[in-house]
Amino acid sequence: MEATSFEKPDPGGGFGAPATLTADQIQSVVKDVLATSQFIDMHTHLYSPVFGKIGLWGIDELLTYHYLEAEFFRYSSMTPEQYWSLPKPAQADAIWQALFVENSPVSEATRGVIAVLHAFALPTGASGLTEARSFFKNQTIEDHIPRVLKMAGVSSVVMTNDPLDAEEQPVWMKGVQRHPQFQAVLRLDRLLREWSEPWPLLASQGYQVDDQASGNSIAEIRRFLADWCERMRPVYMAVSLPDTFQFPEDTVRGKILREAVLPSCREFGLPLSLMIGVRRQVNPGLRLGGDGAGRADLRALENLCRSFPDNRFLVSVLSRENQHELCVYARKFSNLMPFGCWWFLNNPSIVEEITRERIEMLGTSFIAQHSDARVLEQVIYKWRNTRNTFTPILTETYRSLSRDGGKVTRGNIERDVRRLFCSNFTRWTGQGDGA
Ligand code: FIX
Ligand code: ZN
Repeated sequence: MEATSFEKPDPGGGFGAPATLTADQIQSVVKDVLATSQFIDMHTHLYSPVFGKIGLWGIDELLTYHYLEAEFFRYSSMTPEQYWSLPKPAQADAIWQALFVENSPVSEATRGVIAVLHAFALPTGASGLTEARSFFKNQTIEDHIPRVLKMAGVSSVVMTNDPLDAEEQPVWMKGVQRHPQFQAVLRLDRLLREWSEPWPLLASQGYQVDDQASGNSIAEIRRFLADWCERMRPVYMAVSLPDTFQFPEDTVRGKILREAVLPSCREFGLPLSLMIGVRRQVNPGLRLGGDGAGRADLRALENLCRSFPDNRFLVSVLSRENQHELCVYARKFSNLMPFGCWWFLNNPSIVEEITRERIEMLGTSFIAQHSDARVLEQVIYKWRNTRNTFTPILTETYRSLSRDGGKVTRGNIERDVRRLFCSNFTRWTGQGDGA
């Protein structure tokens, strides 16, 4: 009896046609495609060399990453006050001692430091940091950046640029020479905070705004955004928002969002990235490490996507509980692009869960991951871990497709990986056709 189409292996369409992969071949091809594809890191806190000290790199910065500082206080009897009073190298020494010498570095963030040291053939079990420090001291940032990005398999990174930041603003005002591997993002967190904070800063930059955001203020905020778009040439505008975020809301923030930010995004053809669900300073003593996460009411997002069909939104939500709803909304609104597994979600077990859910609900129409790296060398471990986590997910996905009778070729896998890690982003930001 003839095999049914469910059982019959597809020979691949004849001479010259791309070979259909067998279930056994799929895993090694997925692994190889992930290993050899270059990714765009579409949200980081890294900077091109022209920003000088704002751009963090090297062993002391790796060890004092706020993810590790938060873990440090779980083990050490040192108080945050004592820790903050130390110079950075002493802070790094204390973290190395507590998290790497006295305890096994098995958390995601500690393993990351081990992976970076290992990648540079530095000792991972040393009692101190002498060798690592001397290695990083001997690097020049101009050569170190392309080397690190190559090691990470990343072609370019997207920065986070705040026009109201006292350190960053003067660099832009002098004129920034573009670096081929760095793109800018106009970050609006400060602008969209309680209006009493940003309005004097805008006024100090020469914009005619007042303390009530009345009169000419909205037009002047749009002039501010236009000037900074001109200066930065951002690929999108971005803001992180609390779990309590509502839209529409009868506040100055709601008004600025509706009447200034969204129209400017439309005018300049830029998506707006909304990172929703952060609870800033749950424990202020920990500084950057003191932020938490909370479940948000995504009806705010529904209202935005429905009311502003001509705006494109890039959206990441911080709470695990919001992930499924985000996928449902992405199925309803084609102006919504989910991206990444942000911050507390960037752990293999959670990335796996979220990504499977997204593929099941959205196919390949989302942006798979960003690193959120704050210290340059973090891209090495974060992207390595992403590749490792994605290998079984994609293998399983294509094996299921193959079992269902679908044809899976290396070309299909390459195209899908490119979409997930590059071209869905370039298409959304108007830099490519999404191929
Ligand atoms: O708001 C953000 O962009 C967050 O990613 C950061 O502020 C956060 O501190 C972080 O580094 C998360 O990875
Ligand atoms: Zn970030």
